[in-house]
Amino acid sequence: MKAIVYRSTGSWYNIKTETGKAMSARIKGVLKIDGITSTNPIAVGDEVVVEIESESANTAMITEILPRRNYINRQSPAHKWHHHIVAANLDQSLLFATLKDPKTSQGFIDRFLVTCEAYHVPAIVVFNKADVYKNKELEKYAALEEMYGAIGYHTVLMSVKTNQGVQEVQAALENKTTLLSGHSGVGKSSFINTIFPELKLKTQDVSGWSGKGMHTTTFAEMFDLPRNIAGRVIDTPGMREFGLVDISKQELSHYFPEMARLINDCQFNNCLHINEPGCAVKDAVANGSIDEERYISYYKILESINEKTY
Ligand SMILES: Nc1nc2c(ncn2[C@@H]2O[C@H](COP(=O)(O)OP(=O)(O)OP(=O)(O)O)[C@@H](O)[C@H]2O)c(=O)[nH]1
Ligand SMILES: [Mg+2]
Ligand SMILES: [Zn+2]
Repeated sequence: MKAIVYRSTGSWYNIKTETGKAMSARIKGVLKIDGITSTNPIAVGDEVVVEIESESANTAMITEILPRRNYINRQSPAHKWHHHIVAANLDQSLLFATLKDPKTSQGFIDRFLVTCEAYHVPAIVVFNKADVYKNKELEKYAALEEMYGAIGYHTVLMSVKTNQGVQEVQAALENKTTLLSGHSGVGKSSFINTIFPELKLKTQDVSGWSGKGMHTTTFAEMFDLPRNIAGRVIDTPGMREFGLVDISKQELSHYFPEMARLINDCQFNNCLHINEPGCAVKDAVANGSIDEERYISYYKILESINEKTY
């Protein structure tokens, strides 16, 4: 029987079978998943094959993991060379960012967007906590909206507290499986709670973001949208950093859409867009058609890529 993984807490997985039954499941023996050294062999969103173990105890054995349509992975915080698959089989991701309390850097946003491009997951950037933004942050948002919009990324200014923009983001969830990610304390769980109060997810207490970076959500978990709305949303624990995996220096610019459009115009076909002559990307940065901050993100990521030497 087929099932979908809704939550992974280590050795046990919460699954829902194709007949709609929620069960706890374990992996049977050793499951080989080709080519991936992952700290979590099965991720939320995975489609698996299960054998019922006990009807009365509601338990099952996972015997097979079905091929993933896509996934989002990051460097395991504990083991540099290991992947951690955040979630699989996604239609889109909502990156939650905040310009205040806490502040999300553009570098973090861009790293995440690169991974979305690499794994073909459309991304929307939601700037939450608009209610605490002063003029400075609102101007910053307007600039980011224009800059990301020109590249092709949709952004939304939202406040879970005042409900600003919530309707728009909620509408984007219908009929899709959506990953929510971002730093701790940006309001991911609060957002799910406002649109689906019946889920009652744990969020940080009313004193708000304390700056201590404690994580309120500790496991990724998928929820069916309630009230018969088709679609699913995946809440995840906040992450401090987003370490990229499996992207080579040579291919990195392919995942900056505004650069990818230009790379055929570079004089050298292996151009890394640093200081090679005849570089169309550097020309575009110089004439302002590529945003300088985006180029800085590109450069920093490029420097951080340690090519594995085999
Ligand atoms: N002012 C303001 N506070 C908000 C808003 N949205 C969420 N918060 C507060 O921010 C704090 C963190 O919210 P959570 O929903 O727990 O954040 P999270 O992203 O789920 O955090 P982790 O689970 O740790 O990753 C809570 O105190 C919320 O009340 C908002 O739009 N405006
Ligand atoms: Mg949370
Ligand atoms: Zn170039």
